[in-house]
Amino acid sequence: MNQFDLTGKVALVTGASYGIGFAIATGFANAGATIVFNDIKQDLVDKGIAAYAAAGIKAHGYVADVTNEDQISALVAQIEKEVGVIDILVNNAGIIKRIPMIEMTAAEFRQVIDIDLNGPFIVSKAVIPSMIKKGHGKIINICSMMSELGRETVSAYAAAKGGLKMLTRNIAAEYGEYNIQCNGIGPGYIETPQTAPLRVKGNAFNDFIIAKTPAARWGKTEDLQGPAVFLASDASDFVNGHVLYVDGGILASIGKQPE
Ligand code: NAP
Ligand code: GCO
Repeated sequence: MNQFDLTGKVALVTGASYGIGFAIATGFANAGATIVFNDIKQDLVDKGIAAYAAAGIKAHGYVADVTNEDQISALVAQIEKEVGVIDILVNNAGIIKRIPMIEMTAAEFRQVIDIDLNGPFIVSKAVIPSMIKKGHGKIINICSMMSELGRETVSAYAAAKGGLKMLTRNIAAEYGEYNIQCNGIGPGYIETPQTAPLRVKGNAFNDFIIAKTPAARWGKTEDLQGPAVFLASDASDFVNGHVLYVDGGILASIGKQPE
């Protein structure tokens, strides 16, 4: 028996038209799962469906905003009807705003918290009742280095991702007895459009990250596939409430010593 096999499982990955969500969903499909994703706009969903098809994957894509409870309960009902009960949820949809805290408006702060923290609460809440009925479920929250560390300009994002780490533990504590495992993945600095402004050639931040990462490189979205398949599969049935940092070693290191 292959403990990492996802055959017959339905996986919903939020905000998975491209980037980390797309790579994780592709990893799940390669392990046998049926892929469902949502995104905020129809053109993103269309692009996502085309990208999955190009990778040989028939994905089911829907438009839904993770911050809208009505849209999310309608989405989950539609998925259950058209595809099946969701076995695996990945709360991936997220945004970042890089603004010094004293220049950030409360509305901007709230928007980040709404998408990055309230969103996972709303989507998890919508899928857990059917997971309880089915007798199992896997929830993976995409956390961040900023679940552990602070840095200039990302106060709202760090507050949201720190909160998401605790939501992860709380779901594990509250629903573990129903054979639901909720874990997080904390990606390090990964090459996606979200980090494109930081990777511009000659940008000192680019060199800073490479120096800070023991692996001495930016992560690739594919680096997250194996860890995600593990946390979605039977192989992790007694792993609950953890955040698995996939960061090339950043959190293990104090940084390179001066020459
Ligand atoms: P991303 O640019 O953060 O995009 C995620 C997707 O979510 C996009 O398609 C986005 O649409 C969508 N989205 C935004 N708001 C939404 C909403 N309200 N409802 C539904 N979908 C929504 O891509 P990423 O860099 O691959 O990041 C994915 C996740 O990993 C995020 O949670 C991010 O914080 C986290 N993460 C990223 C890194 C990294 O280095 N890249 C590291 C650690 C953690 P739009 O394109 O319209 O915004
Ligand atoms: C930033 C980055 C980070 C990463 C990631 C780190 O501005 O510091 O964008 O927030 O995207 O979340 O794990």
